[in-house]
Amino acid sequence: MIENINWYPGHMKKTRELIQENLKMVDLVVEVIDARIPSSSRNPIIDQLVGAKKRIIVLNKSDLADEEENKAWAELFKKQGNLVLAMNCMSGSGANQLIRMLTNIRDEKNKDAARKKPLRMMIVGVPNVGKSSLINRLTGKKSAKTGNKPGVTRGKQWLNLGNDMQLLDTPGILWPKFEDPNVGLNLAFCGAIKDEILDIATLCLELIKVLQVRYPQLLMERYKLTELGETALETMELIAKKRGFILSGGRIDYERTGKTVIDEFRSATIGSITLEPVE
Ligand SMILES: Nc1nc2c(ncn2[C@@H]2O[C@H](COP(=O)(O)OP(=O)(O)O)[C@@H](O)[C@H]2O)c(=O)[nH]1
Ligand SMILES: [Mg+2]
Repeated sequence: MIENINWYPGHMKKTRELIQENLKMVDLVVEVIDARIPSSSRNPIIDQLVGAKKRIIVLNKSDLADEEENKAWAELFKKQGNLVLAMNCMSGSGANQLIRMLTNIRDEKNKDAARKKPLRMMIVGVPNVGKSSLINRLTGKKSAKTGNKPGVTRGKQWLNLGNDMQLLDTPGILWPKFEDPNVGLNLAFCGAIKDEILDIATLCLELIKVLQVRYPQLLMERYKLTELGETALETMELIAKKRGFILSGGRIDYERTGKTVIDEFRSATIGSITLEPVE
C-alpha cells in the first residue's frame, strides 16, 4: 500500500543503521506522530530502535484531531514511560511547552557536570507527520524542506536552537507498518500516500465506513443529512445528492464526492477527528 517511498528491505536496513549511528550522538529522540492516527503513524520497530534513550513523543497535527482523544493518547504514552506533548507545528501551539521540556532535560543532564554540555537531539518519524515543520518551528527558519519526499542527506549538521540545545538537521525518516492494510488506509486518509496511486472514490468509501462508526454526528452535520445510509455507499450517495455531484444521465459523480469528502476530512472541515481511538 505504501508506495510513495520505496521501502525495500535493503533500504530499511540502511535507514535503521543510519539512525542507530545518529542515536549515538544524541541525548534525546523526538518521535513525531500524527494525532489523528497515533498507532498507524508509528514505525513498527521504533521502541527497539530508540531503546533506553530518552524520548519525547510529539502528537503533531493535534489541531486536526479530537481533543479528548489527544488527551487519552497522551496519557497512554505517558504511562508507557514517555514524555508526551500535543502540538500544532503550523500555528506553533505547544512549541513553548516543548522548549520547557527540553530545557529541563538539558539541566538534568548537566546537573552534576563540571563543564556544561549542550543537549543534543534528533527527530524521527514516518513520512508526512510533520518532522520538517517541527524543525522549522524549533529553528525559526525555513531551513528544512517540507513536503512528503524524504530530504536528501548531506553532511551531518547541528542546528543551534539556542540555550545550549542542538538538533540534528536531518530527521530520521522511518517506514510505516505497511504489512497491515488498515494502517495503509489510515495513512492514505491522512494524505501520507500519494493520491494518484489510490482510487479516491474507494478511499472515500473506506473513510465513510470509519466515520459512520466513530463520528456519525459530524458526518451528518457537515453534509446536512437527517440520517446516514445503511451502508457507506448509500451514505456517499446521499452526500453526492446533497452537494449536487451528479453527472449527465443522473449518475452519481463518485470521484468528485470522494475528493470532496477526503479533502474536507484532511482539512478538518468535517470536524476534529481521531481515526484511531485508544483501545
Ligand atoms: N494542520 C497541520 N498541518 C501540519 C502540521 N504539521 C505539519 N503539517 C502539514 O503536514 C504536511 C507534512 O509536513 P512535513 O513537515 O513536510 O512532514 P514530514 O514529511 O514529516 O517532514 C505539510 O503539508 C505540513 O504543512 C500541524 O501540526 N497541523
Ligand atoms: Mg520532511
